[in-house]
Amino acid sequence: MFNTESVDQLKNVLSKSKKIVITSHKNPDGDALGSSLAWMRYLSKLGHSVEYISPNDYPDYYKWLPIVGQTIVYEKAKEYAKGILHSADIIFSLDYNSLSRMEELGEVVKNTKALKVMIDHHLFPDDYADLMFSHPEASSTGEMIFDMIVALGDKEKIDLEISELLYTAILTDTGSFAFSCTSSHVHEAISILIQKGASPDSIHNKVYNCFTESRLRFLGYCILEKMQIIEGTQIAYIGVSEEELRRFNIQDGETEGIASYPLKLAGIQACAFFREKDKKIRISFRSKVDYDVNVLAREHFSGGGHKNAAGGASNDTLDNTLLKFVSIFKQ
Ligand SMILES: [Mn+2]
Repeated sequence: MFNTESVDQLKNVLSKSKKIVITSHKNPDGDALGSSLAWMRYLSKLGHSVEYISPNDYPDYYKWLPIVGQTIVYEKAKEYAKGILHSADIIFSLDYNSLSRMEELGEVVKNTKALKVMIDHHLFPDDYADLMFSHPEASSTGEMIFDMIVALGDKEKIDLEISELLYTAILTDTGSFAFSCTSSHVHEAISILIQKGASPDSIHNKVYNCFTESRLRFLGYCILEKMQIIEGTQIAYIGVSEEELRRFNIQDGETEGIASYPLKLAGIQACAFFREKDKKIRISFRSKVDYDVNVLAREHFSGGGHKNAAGGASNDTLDNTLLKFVSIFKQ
């Protein structure tokens, strides 16, 4: 997957003990957490001093992940995190390719002297990294970390914890091995992770069968009461207000997965999930096969991501944002 010259460069950089900080995007998902923590454990095994800083907290249902308790949450410990970042030799960007994906933390990283290394699989990377591994064809950053460890000649360093972390990263970013990015190579990597100890049924249950009652009832509410299909199109959407999220006691991260539910309809090609938070609207776009929601997100909602899964945002009200979305398809 990787350019040998760049791998050699990285190997060279890592040949002496370094102070390393790993960062991932805001609202960390299974791939951001799994790949970052696996990379942290691997680099620690090489003898580096390694910290992982996430812009904000991770969802409760990822509390079981190996070594997740070592995560430094920037929002909760800004000064401490800044100190670590300013004394770092290397800062890794994992699972994001634009510092803006980390908001305030991105500004801090930008102003450090550290060598910046990007390992990511999103489209259209920004040009800020000194060393860049950008592979949009990869299923996940977890798959890239697996390949990187192998490329560095350290397959035998993949232990139980790393295998569980990378399995979770790949599982969640491939939609349980269902998305088009699920290559035969993904299954080869997964095969090795299972050999190294990752347990598919146990991880699947911990990641997916872990709802609170209110979270499951909220999902039902979204489908029954909130899902709209735009007449004459193959587009559906769900929009929920802050008040509705409060009423069902929905925590950050607990809306994950709702976005893709309308795709279960045979006639639907693309869908969007809008949720209001702090007077802003966050949007998740999902689509089937050929429908490109990355373009939609970029052109209309200052976002982006992948062809079949992208994100966006709006500073308008929920109602106005929904009207804008519908009007795109009425033209
Ligand atoms: Mn990812």
